[in-house]
Amino acid sequence: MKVEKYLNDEIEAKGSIHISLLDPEKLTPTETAKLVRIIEDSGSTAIMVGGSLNVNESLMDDLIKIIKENCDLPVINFPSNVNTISRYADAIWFMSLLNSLNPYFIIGAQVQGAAIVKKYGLETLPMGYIVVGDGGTVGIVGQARPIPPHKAEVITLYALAAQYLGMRYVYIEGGSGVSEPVPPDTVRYVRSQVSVRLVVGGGIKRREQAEALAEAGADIIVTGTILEGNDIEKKLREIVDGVHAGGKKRMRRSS
Ligand code: 1GP
Repeated sequence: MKVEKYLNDEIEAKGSIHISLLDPEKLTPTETAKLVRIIEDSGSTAIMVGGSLNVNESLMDDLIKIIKENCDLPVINFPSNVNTISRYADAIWFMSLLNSLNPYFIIGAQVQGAAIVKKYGLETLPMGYIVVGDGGTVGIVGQARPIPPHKAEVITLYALAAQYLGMRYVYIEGGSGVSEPVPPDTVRYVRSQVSVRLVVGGGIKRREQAEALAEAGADIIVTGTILEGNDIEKKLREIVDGVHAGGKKRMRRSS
């Protein structure tokens, strides 16, 4: 429960936290070393590693080793399949793609991966994963039937089902690199109906988007694509500040 406790403590202290997503396919060792120092300095709370395409266990292992050599943030495995589970991660999102049309992504991969997770002794963070809107590459690879982003009631039913199944996190995934993030109104409605930790990601590029989503009720905001462009340090810092500002506003409102 080490990583889960750390995330909970950080969420309770800050209202909302930011996690940086790194894709093993897209990074060289030198770039990774530099990037993770920037991530740590920005105030981002943890690092997730994963990608929908062209990732395997040895790429994951290599990336995590470099992360660990260069920063102290916990590393959470964000697996796209059974062959992307790494023994070097601190924890794994043990996730089910709830709106996939293929049972493999709902329970098949989890059954195949369970013994590997046990053997590696990874801390499991149980998560319901819901792909919405455009859905990006993960929607295609995971054979999801993406839910329109404004259908907050439908997304809520998936989130509630996840909660009742005992999952402690729900990830509302807009898809990596999409043009618009999930609308804050949708997040606000889901937040009002469920009590699990809400993770929101996909298409967040600017501070005001991150702040609005945190204020609306996202406990965790994930960004990946902004780490692949220019001006990373400035953009990341602004987004992390936005997440914390939004989280604080929500805490103030509820106290
Ligand atoms: C993908 O939600 C994450 O799983 C991150 O999306 O790459 O658009 O930041 P971006």
